[in-house]
Amino acid sequence: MLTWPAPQIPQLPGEGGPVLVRDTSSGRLVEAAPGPEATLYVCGITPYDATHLGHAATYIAFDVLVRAWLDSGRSVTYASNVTDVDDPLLERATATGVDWRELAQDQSALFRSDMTALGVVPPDVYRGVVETVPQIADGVRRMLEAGAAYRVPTPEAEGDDVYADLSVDPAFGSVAGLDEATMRALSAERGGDPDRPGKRSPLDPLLWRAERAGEPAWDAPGLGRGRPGWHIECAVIAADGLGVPFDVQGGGSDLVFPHHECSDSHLRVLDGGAAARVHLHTGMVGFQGQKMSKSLGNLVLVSRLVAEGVDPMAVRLAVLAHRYRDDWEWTSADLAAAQERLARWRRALSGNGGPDAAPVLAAVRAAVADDLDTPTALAAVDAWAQDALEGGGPVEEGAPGVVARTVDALLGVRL
Ligand code: 5CA
Ligand code: ZN
Repeated sequence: MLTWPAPQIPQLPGEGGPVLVRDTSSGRLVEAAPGPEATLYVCGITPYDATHLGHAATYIAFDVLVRAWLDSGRSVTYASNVTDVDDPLLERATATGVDWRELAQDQSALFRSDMTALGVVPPDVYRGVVETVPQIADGVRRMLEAGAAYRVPTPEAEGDDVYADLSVDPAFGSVAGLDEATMRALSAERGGDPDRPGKRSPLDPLLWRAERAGEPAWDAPGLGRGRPGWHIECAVIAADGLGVPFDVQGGGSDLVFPHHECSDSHLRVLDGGAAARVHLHTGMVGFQGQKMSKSLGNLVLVSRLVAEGVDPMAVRLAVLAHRYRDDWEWTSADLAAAQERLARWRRALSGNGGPDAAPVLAAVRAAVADDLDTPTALAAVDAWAQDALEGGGPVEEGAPGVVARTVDALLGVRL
């Protein structure tokens, strides 16, 4: 998959410390990547509608993690996917009379331009499902051979659907820690089919969908024509791109169950018991009282804001003013406050000198390393900007440059 141009990340004096994040599964603060090489998988978009503020907030949060890791001297390998064939995409294509491939291509291109505008560091490994079908089919076959999957006869298709048998994985449930009734309800709500007849257990997820009339399908030896299920897609792309175990599995909180629960289970079955070390999830951004979502249509689009002349750096600042794991509601006041902050920072940086930058660098570093606490980081820059604008204190000539590079390198805000 084509990614987007990597932003230039300025070098800062010194080095950041270890980055701590709150693991979804244990609820504890843990070191995100203990070794010198950090590995991250973040679930990518399903490209059937343009990037909204919710997606942007999620990718900006993980971008801050990548930047904090780089600042702490780690090398980073970041992998992500594009769900370029799946039910919601096919349904939207049919409903609008557009070819599903064209829809996916157009929306993926728009996503790339939004991420470029927002200064998000692109993934090193970026794979679409369509280009990864052979590897995913191989994963499904290996699960069948291991006795971790089974075929369900499908009268409306020539071949069989294939499902994972979750009973072979005693660790299933450890990511989300939910009770059976909640898992069942969420499975039905988020793409699962707990009531499908012929399954061994209601929560068993689809691995391979046999070809139905009018749906895209690929030949897969041993499976028959069909297309991949959702969770196996991310398991295979993560394992191929990063190896297992990898450090952080990420996405929005709507992916904790069943998506990450199931993809972790598939990884364990396929790769000898290892999956992601840490699970990290962002809160849901709402708009007009509900989760912003493509299916509800209550969207604030990054591309539309940018087309209206909004500086993408203000969009980024509006997002960074919230804790990544909180649910929050987008309002026009958020944007106005961010635009004002951006203008204030730019005014403060326009002088020849300013107050000592070292404490700001230390404070921003400490805040992002403390579970990506961006509001505290912004407050530290605000305080410096206020001192700079008020004047009167001792002035250092190079201070504005150091502050600008701090904000750019660690928060991704170009001033
Ligand atoms: N392609 C799958 C993941 S494999 C998918 O969930 N795609 S998506 O386009 O629906 O979402 C892309 C990312 O944005 C996911 O990490 C999702 O959790 C996140 N996301 C979706 N809606 C919101 C929202 N309202 N607020 C915050 N993050 C969101
Ligand atoms: Zn995923």
